[in-house]
Amino acid sequence: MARLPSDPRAQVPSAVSNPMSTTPIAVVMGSSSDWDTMQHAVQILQQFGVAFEARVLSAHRMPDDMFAFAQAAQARGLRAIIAGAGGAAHLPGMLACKTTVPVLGVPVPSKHLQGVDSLHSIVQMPKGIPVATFAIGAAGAANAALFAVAMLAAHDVGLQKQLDAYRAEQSRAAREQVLPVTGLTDGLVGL
Ligand code: RP5
Repeated sequence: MARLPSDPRAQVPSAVSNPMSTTPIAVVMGSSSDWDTMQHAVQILQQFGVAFEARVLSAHRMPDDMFAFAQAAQARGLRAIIAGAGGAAHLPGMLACKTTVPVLGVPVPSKHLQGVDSLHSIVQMPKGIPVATFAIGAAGAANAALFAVAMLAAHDVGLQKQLDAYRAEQSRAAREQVLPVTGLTDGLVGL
């Protein structure tokens, strides 16, 4: 569970939790190098006040830890696991093999293939072991967290109200967007 000691990019604490007492959501990632992407999931959970834990859990560098985590997930009360990985990106699928707790996979952008490899790896689970797969990168990480919030909100009126307010705020902001276009004719304005 420790940071990767030789990794100068390591910025992810081995376990980050917000102060709520129960922890329904886990955010795991294959490497601390995934943090730039996965922090967007954590930010959403913090924004909604949803308790979470976050840690590095590498499928190929920590396979035994990965299986132990997955096998304990149900008994620990986790309601969803947000799993980010890049490249071969087998972490979400391998977690899903070992638990029926829903796994929300986030394809992390990779150096050479920009995360298309990660996306294909995560989304192409064979029939029988599902992994809900989100967009490549920050948008996918944020949406995975929003999806997890929505799952919890199905049984939590307060969270549902927060989600409704979040959507309403997006709509308000979109309506107020102004394009920097000049020289429109009267006939195009206001379409
Ligand atoms: C995957 O390998 C990780 O999810 C990460 O996206 C990728 C590269 O990891 P590092 O070599 O940067 O640690 O397991």
